[in-house]
Amino acid sequence: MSKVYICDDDKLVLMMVERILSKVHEVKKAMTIDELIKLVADDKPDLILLDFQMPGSNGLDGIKRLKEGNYFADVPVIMVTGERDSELEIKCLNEGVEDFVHKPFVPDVLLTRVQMVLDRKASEKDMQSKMAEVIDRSNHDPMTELFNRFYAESVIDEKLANGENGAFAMIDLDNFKYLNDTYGHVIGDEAICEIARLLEASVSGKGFVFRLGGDEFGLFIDSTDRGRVEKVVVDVFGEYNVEAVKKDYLSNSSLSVGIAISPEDGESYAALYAAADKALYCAKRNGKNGYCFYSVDFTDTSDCRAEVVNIEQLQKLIEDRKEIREQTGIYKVDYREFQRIYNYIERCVERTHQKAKLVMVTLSVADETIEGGKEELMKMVDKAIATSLRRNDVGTRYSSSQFLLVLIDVDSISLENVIENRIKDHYEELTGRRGDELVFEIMDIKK
Ligand code: GH3
Ligand code: MG
Repeated sequence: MSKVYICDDDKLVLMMVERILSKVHEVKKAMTIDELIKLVADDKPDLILLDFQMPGSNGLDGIKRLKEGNYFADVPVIMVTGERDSELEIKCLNEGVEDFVHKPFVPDVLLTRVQMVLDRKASEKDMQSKMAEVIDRSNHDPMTELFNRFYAESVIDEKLANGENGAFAMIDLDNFKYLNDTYGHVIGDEAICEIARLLEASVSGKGFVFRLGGDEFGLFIDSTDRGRVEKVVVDVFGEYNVEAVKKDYLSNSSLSVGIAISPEDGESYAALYAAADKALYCAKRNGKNGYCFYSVDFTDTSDCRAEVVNIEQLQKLIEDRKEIREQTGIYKVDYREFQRIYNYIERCVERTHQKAKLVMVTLSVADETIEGGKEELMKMVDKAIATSLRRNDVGTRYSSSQFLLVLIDVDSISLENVIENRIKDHYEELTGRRGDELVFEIMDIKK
């Protein structure tokens, strides 16, 4: 049932229209334009029947007032006229009136005209929403639902033309082919979608994200301040690392980013794209897992040093974890998470020459010599390790008699000190046994 409002100063006409239309529509009546506007403002109708000749106004004035109040936009109006005045009718049509009905009404003609206008409006609306859907789809990448490169290009060019400068960051996933080959394309697709969400979360309110295609994404950051841009990019790395420590399939990949800032590096999408692409190439050539800013004296052969993300980030990441804030001593994880953290650290030390050690701690005692069983003693070893190491060191149970530890940013002197003086001492205190029952194997972490 559609809502039809009739505005006419003639009570008889109002009554007639109501009788004819109320069989199929919900009808409301107004005797003046003011009354009509009040009705429309309260509850928008699907169609208005408006009398052409009313005291103090003609149909044209009525239309103009409806337009001023913004009520007219998508509500069709049929004019009700007593006599034919083709000049006025033309003016009304030009103002957007849909149709005319002439008094006295022939009920079926009135019903038919009203229905035709309603149907036409409904199909226009349907068409408009389909068009909006098609446009929306053509602006988005179907897999990630991010904006696609074509839409991003038009938005960025428009922003730049309006003097809204910003930074263009081109992001390419590292070793994505390996991810596909190892885990399959379905997981590969999942990873792409996950990275899309992660980028959106990092950039939210500071710019927008789009998919350039394949394993490449773009960010347009609404700032030309290098420090602020860098902060956004570093946050992206931070978010990625949080995910990579949680998910196997991300732990062997990383991100490389090339950044260009307008207007210095380019004043159009195409120019920024080219500059960011060069900077990305540089980040890749410098060993991946890093970002690089374009600069004017930058050439393909420039020895650009990518500014890399480092181990401190992982330390901070681990420290920030809710569960570790409640836990004292070493960060204990299961073996799979340990592997992922290890992969991450391996990548970092390769790039930054920071020091990290892998330590295997073995409880070397014959089972029969242990009162209460080996497992009870392993619990003491666990305790001795946990209370001896720092909160951002990471450990896991490796076997029935072994623990694996990763010690971040250590030099060998302090490592020896930690092992000799602390773990063994704690073990002795806890068990009353000899500390040298614990055997340590220390390995450098390097790729
Ligand atoms: P690099 O570290 O140098 O960036 O190498 P890469 O292995 O990441 O490979 P590259 O960037 O050169 O190529 C991207 C690869 O990503 C190619 C293709 O196998 C894969 N890829 C592209 N689009 C999709 C996609 O929609 N889904 C999946 N699963 N894989 C894709
Ligand atoms: Mg790639």
